[in-house]
Amino acid sequence: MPSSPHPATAPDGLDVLVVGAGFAGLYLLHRLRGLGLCALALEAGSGIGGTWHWNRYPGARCDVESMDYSYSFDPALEQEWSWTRRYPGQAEILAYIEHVADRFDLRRDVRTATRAAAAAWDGGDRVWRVRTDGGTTYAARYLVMATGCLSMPKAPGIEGLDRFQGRVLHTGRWPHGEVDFTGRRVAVVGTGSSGIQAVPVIAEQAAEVTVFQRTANFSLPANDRPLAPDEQEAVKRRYREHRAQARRSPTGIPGRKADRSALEVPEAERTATYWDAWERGGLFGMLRSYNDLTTDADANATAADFIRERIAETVDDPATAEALAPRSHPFGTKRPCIDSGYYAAFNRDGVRLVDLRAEPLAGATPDGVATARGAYPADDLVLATGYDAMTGALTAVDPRGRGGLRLHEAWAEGPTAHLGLAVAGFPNMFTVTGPGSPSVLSNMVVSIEQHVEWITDLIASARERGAEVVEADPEAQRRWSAHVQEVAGATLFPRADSWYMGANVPGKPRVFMPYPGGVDVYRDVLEDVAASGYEGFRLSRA
Ligand code: NA7
Repeated sequence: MPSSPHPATAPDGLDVLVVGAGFAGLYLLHRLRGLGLCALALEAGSGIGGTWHWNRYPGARCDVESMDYSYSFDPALEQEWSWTRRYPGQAEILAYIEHVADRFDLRRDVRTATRAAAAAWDGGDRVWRVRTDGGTTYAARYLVMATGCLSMPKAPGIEGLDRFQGRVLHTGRWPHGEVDFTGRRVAVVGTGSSGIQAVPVIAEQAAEVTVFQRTANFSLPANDRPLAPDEQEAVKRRYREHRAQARRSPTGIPGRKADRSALEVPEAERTATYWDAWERGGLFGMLRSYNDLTTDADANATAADFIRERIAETVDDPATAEALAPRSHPFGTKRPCIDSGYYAAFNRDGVRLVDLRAEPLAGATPDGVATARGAYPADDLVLATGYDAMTGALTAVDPRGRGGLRLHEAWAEGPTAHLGLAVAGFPNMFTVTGPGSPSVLSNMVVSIEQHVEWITDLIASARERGAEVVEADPEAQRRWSAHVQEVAGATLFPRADSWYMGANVPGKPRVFMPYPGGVDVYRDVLEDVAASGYEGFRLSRA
């Protein structure tokens, strides 16, 4: 058990138990140590890094630019680290996280290959008791869930998977070390971000790639490239200002806020604007071109049409191009993908698309994949089938709050969390980038830093006041959740069967989970709550 310079408040010495050692968990350890608190992180992976530990599939790359997708808390850190590409690949992000862990000596407070298997609030001792998969039990005054929004793979939902005799590879559980596809016939199921990034890279090696698409997705070119040293230096010279702008932006990435409707400009001007965003590349550029693309279906259709035209231009075979054109949801209502050569990959010999809307998936067979129309032999089956997003990793720990209330029961009608940070009935438990916060609609590192700083400030404030228990007020939570739904209801987001809505997991309640009001607006709310002495939270001795 690590030692604390201060008298420990929990019986066996831990002030805070953190679950997860990705970007969020590691920064929590650093901040808590700075406050003189004794903290330990449990990490299920064999190494630190969270998402970037697990997602080693070919082509895995962040969809936010390197200079933005990095910690801002230490000015020296951001000056000394150099990125090689505009968009960081998995290996480079993991190397960065490992550098941070070593630089701030964080590894000694992480237990890797240790999964938090159960957690229960002990109201008598006012501690969380957390049991690991190895049978060890920890007690800590606070429990902070830094478990990630896209970390618990959903069940693939493919009949007969266990009968398939080739290799089965899930993008989010990719093996360490190189996976060689030379000469192999590869079936890829899923065309979200992971599938779209993996397909062009696998296609360079494999003999055949068959992509099974249930929903055509909007994908924009990343226009990834090496990051020129002078370009990087220019950002570093004004990094503090750049970070401040990120914190006060709607998405956590600095940029101009559009002030016009897509429908109020002449078509030629609009098309030129979309071309500009398309050629610059990136995730939010196109969506930010006009102020009503996420709220007005007609405005949205102008951008969606533009993207469909680019797909039709890129893909040689008209039937494949048409099947790849997304028509089932407005642009941006599922997280758009950014790709490096996804659509062009279908022009290669040996790469083909199977449209599961035209020929539904029957399941896996011993030697491939079968649809209603026929059999597709494969040596490897790549599952890019996604996650039980935003709540799956939280409910998997099965936290039990007051009176044994289980989190999945509290969330039976959909997840409700006060400010996306805390759940009424679960004292002293906090969620980083939880449902009800901007999280997956933003640059995650910016949102993670904000939550970590806010949660640790609250813990410090509670200690100063002699409070041992901090809990979200149910009425404040109800009001915040209603506000999230009201803001979401004014957008086009609920029109898509997306993982934002819980729609990708059978039986999951359909509720829009992230807060779509913007990182800037949300930051103001949290600052006001802290300034008010944490209105909406009950701080008490017992
Ligand atoms: P996503 O975005 O959830 O994509 C999963 C894909 O897998 C999506 O196209 C699904 O189709 C498809 N899918 C899932 N199950 C099946 C079955 N049973 N049959 C056919 N197709 C299926 O996950 P990713 O890993 O790509 O990306 C997650 C996020 O990580 C991404 O948004 C970035 O933020 C980073 P559907 O659309 O449900 O019809």
